[in-house]
Amino acid sequence: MKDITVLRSFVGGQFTAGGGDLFDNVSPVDGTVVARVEEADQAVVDRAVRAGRVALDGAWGRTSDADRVAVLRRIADRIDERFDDLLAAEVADTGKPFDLARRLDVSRAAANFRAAADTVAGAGLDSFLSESPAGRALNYAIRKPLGVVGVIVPWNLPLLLLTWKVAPALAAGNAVVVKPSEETPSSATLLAEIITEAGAPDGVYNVIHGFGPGSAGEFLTSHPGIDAVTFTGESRTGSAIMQAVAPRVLPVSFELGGKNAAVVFDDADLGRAVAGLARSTFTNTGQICLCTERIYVQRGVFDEVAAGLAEHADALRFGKPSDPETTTGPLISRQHRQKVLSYYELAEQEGAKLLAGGGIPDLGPEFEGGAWVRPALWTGLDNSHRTLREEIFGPVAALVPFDTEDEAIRLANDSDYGLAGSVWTTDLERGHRVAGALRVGMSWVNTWYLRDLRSPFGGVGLSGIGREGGVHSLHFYTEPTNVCVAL
Ligand code: NAD
Ligand code: 6OD
Repeated sequence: MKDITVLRSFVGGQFTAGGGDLFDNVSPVDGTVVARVEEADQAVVDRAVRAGRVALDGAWGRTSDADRVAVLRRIADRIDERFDDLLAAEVADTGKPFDLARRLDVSRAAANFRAAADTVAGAGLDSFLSESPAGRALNYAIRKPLGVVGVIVPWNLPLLLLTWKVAPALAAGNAVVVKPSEETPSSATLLAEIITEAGAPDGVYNVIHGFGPGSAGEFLTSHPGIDAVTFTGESRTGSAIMQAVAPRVLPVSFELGGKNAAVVFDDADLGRAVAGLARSTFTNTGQICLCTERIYVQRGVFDEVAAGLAEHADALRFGKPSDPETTTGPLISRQHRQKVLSYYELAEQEGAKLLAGGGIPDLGPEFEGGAWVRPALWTGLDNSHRTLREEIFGPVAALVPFDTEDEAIRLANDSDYGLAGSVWTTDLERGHRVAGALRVGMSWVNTWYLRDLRSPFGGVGLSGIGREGGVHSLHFYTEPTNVCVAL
């Protein structure tokens, strides 16, 4: 029988010695156990937070920007060197195709560290001269790290989302205690080795494994020694974390759920629009917060767009992550599949017509223990239906017709979420106008999920608080002290 690895928490530069309860990390491809994971108890979380404080009080707290930039660049180089290890870890946990994990997840890990290093290397002081009847003064702000930052991340893009937070947090001089998702513990554990190999002092990067409520996640957010929390995950969890840190009025940065809209006008390049919609609906089996779940199409091209998208849905290929023909992996777990399938039932009850997909694919005995699902495209629903109001987080979209630009904006903005949107048109004036009118943190014109790591990333409403990326991250991970000098 194959030996099963035990993944342990990483505290103060050491993997914990054992003793916590073990839970299984299960492959969503076939239900086999990938690893066993030792759950951090309150004492381990306490030691991790203290280790962060010790690092800040020691060498890490005295590093210059230039030294930290050098550490970050070494981490990026080491990620490149251990690319295949990270790739294997990410695919084992998520079941996503190797090709996707290579292009999206693991490449972004190194890029996140390089981008944060560039931002710190290029960032100046906030300084300005002020004139008032009371006198002339030079104001400048000294930006200081927040301290020990709790970093809690989800399972859909585990390494990408983790490094997206850890890189700028470290660049700004903080120490972190990281709580990866219980579904995807592997890459955060490997990153501990990489960060240590790159020469970061002990205690700068700590990992605690476990669940949310009543476990490592809650122990972290309620710990009196943390100075801020950055979280990516469900809106409801964000709300629980907000309550946990409220007594200490801690700063929070939240990237939460989405119910993202695409708006397709009848002057769009339909081939490009349909291909873009397919990418935004089905990538990572629809498990990206930016994925489109509502598609508003101008009436004259509705049938053509619907038929084109259905063709893309039918062309998706399920299979082993290592098979180059595989376009689409499973959902993250049986539990998540149950939730997604409950929306398939709900859509039917609400009167939807299923254009393509639906249900569980028959992939034979090899994949029977996995969490596979077929995509679903619906017509016949509108914004009054729960299917269009609640985040499903699967390979699904509902298509709804509209007549005018104003109506399209109204429909797209009629949501409690406000993360991202896309507009498809060849009229660029209209593209700018509509993209700017969407009540979201990010909108794209004639594309989707095209990223510049310096741009502000985040959402409004239930989709989050704050922005990350470039200087926006540095602003969150630092606290300015303004000094005003009379001249
Ligand atoms: P989740 O909220 O269930 O879990 C996220 C993390 O929070 C996990 O590590 C979990 O263990 C932890 N957690 C859960 N309850 C907690 C609590 N009470 N206290 C502290 N920690 C707790 O989310 P998920 O199911 O892992 O991820 C999917 C969700 O994440 C979707 O809603 C998706 O839209 C969202 N998401 C948003 C973005 C974004 O950038 N806006 C990015 C990725 C995912
Ligand atoms: O690309 C990113 O930087 C980012 N934060 C993506 C989030 C995707 C959500 O699932």
